[in-house]
Amino acid sequence: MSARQERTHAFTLIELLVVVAILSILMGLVVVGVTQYLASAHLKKERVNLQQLAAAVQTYADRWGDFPPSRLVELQSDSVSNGVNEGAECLLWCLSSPSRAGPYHEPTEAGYANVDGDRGFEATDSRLYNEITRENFEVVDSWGNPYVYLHWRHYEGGAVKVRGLDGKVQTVEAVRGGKSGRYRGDLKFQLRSMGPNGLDEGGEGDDIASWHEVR
Ligand SMILES: [Ca+2]
Ligand SMILES: [Ca+2]
Repeated sequence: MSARQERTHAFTLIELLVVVAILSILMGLVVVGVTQYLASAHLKKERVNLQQLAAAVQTYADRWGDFPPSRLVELQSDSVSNGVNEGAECLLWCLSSPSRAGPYHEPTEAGYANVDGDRGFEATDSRLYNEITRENFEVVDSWGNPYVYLHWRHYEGGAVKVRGLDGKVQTVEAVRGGKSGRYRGDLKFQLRSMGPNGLDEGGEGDDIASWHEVR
């Protein structure tokens, strides 16, 4: 092989390496772009879900003169609660149980789950039994974590506990804000998704909150 042929051969290898490097960079950019697009679409979907859920809560209140409670004992005096995820459990019960002239909200199969694994709500009234409510299922967000829901009567009742998919129990409270320091949601309710990170941040961070999304 002549010297000229060797230079040509080496040049071709360098070209090949450059092309491979450029393709790798382009593929990386495509992956990042697709990932960001999917994450953005997921957030938009969750905002719509939360708006629909909040609208269902309002429709329920229009029918019954009060918002769904956020404590099980207010639904059924003989309920046995583990003290976790009660707000989301109350929501599912009130909005989906036929005994409340509903449903006001019909979650998809992925929209409800018994994240805390309890079986506390053994209602004696057979009308209360259906596939969704009998085992204390919760309304869950699009990442599978229960919503944080508080009726205004319980803003002052102290912290409540929420257990997410990671099994950790978080202590959450009603949120105040603005210059007035009044409770968000006024004398109605507070509803929020803990967002992609599954951590309650009081409606901040990546949380999606009714007082931000519902006008
Ligand atoms: Ca449960
Ligand atoms: Ca969060």
